[in-house]
Amino acid sequence: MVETARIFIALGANLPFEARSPQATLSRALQLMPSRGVEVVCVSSFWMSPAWPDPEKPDYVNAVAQIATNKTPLELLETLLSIESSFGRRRNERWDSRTIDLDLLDFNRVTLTHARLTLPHPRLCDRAFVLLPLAEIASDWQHPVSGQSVSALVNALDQRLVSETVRTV
Ligand code: A4P
Ligand code: MG
Repeated sequence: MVETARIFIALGANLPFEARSPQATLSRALQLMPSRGVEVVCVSSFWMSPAWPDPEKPDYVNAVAQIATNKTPLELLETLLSIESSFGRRRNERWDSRTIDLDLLDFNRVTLTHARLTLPHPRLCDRAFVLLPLAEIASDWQHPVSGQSVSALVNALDQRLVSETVRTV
């Protein structure tokens, strides 16, 4: 089957923002998107998992959304970064806890290596918290470079990470 063009983003959070839960932050970020030129086509469930690589940090809530926009990939990245700022995102060390993280996973199967943006997201194949929600809303998705199906990528993960990643609402 030939894949249609679609854009997917990943959402994650493990710290409260303004006394609201990470789940509430992700919901509010999705509600805000249309006013920033990003139409939300479809959203996965919210999935919970231990923080990787340090499970002593607070658990994460994650989701994947299919979106539509007239923006270019770099314009969309800027919009995602500005939405992160609206929800108090601070950049400390890499993989540190955060009020929100918005990653661009796949933009119409474009491959791009730019100083500010790599497409598809270079680490999506390693992340149960990305692949499980992606598989939920796009079971026919294939990696734009390797052509591997999302279910094959899930099967290739450390299955302990898969079993720790639990679908909630
Ligand atoms: N950048 C380049 N390509 C992209 C892209 N495709 N999407 C640049 C988004 N940004 C991209 O991003 C740093 C810079 O990468 C951006 O300014 C952009 O110019 P960042 O979001 O601050 O980096 P990060 O999130 O700390 O790192 P990375 O590699 O995106 O890793 P992850 O996987 O997002 O790690 N555990 C659980 N259970 N759930 C999580 O969601 N998330 C992380 C963050 C760690 N552990 C986690 C989770
Ligand atoms: Mg990120």
